[in-house]
Amino acid sequence: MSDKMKRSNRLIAGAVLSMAVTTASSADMTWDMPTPYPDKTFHTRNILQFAKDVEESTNGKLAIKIHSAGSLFKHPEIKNAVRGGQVPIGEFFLSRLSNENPVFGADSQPFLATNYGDARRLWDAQQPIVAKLLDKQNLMPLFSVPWPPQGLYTKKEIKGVEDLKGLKFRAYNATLEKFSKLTGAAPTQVEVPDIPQAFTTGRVEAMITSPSTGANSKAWDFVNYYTDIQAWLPKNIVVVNKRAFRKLDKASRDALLAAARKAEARGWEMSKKETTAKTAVLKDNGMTVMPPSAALMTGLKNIGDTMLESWKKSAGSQGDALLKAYQ
Ligand code: PCA
Repeated sequence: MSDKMKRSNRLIAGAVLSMAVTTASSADMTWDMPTPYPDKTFHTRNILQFAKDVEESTNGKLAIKIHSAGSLFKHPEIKNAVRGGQVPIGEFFLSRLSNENPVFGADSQPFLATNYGDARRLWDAQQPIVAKLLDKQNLMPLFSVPWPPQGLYTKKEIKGVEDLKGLKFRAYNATLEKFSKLTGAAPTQVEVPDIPQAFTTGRVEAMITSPSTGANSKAWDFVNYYTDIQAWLPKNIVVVNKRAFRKLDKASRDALLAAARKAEARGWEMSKKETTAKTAVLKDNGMTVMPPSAALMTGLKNIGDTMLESWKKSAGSQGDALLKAYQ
C-alpha cells in the first residue's frame, strides 16, 4: 500500500470510529441530573447504575447525565431546579424539606426509627404523604434510599450529654440543628464536600453522620471517637419533574419506573453493607469505635422524646396518620 493510501485508510478508520463514538453516547434525549454528594458515595454509585439501567432499557432513547457533589446546582437549590424544570430530575436529602412540611423530616426524628426494618416501615408510611405533597409542586418521587444509622464523631470520649456542651457541631438539616442545640452544642450547617475544611479551620469540632460520610471524609484526620448511637436513618430521594416525565413515550416512562424500583431495592442493600464496611474503615484508621454509655443514650433519647412531641404538634393530622401507619 502506498503511503498516500495508508493515510487515507487511517482517515476513514478515524472517521468511522468517531461516528461510532458519537452514536453510542448520543441518546435521543439526555437528562441532566444534579446530585449533592461526591462520586464515591454509595448513593451516587447507585444512581450511576440507575442511569445505566435507564439508558440500556430504553435502547439509548433516554440518557441521564449525573452532575455529582453539587457541581451543577448546589444542594439547597436542587429541589427547586427540578420543580422549575431547569433540570428534569435530581437527588437531594429528603429531610431538608422539613421546613415546608414536618412529614418530610420524619426520618430525621431522633430515635424514631433506628434500624433498617423500622426505617423501611417508616418510609412505607411516609411515602404516600410525601408523594402527595411533592405532586403539588409538580414533582414525582422515583426512589428513596437511607443512609446508614447516624453516629457521633468527637475528639474526646463522650460519656453523657453534658460532654457535648459548647461543642461546635456540624449540622445538615434543621432537625439536627435543633437536636444539637438541645444537647448544649453550637450547630453550623456544612455540606458534605466541605466537612474536612470545616474541621481543619476549626469551624466545627464534632458531628453526627453515618459511618459512610465519616469514612469518606477521613474523619480520623480530625476526630478520635466514633460513638455508635444509631440515632436515625435519614434518606435521600430522587424526584422527577412531572412535565418532563409526561413528555416521555410510554415505553420510556415504564423503563424509568422499573429502573427506579430496582435502584431503591439495590440502594437499601448497599446502605446495609456500608454500615459494616465503613464502621470497620473508621476502626482500621485508628478511631476508637465504641457503643454509647447508658447515661448518654438516656440523655439523648429524652431530647428525642421532647422533639417528637413538638414534631407531632407541628405535623398535625398528617403527622398522626403517618405515626399510626408506622406504629
Ligand atoms: N451523610 C449525609 C447525610 C446523612 C449522612 O449520613 C451528611 O452527612 O450530610
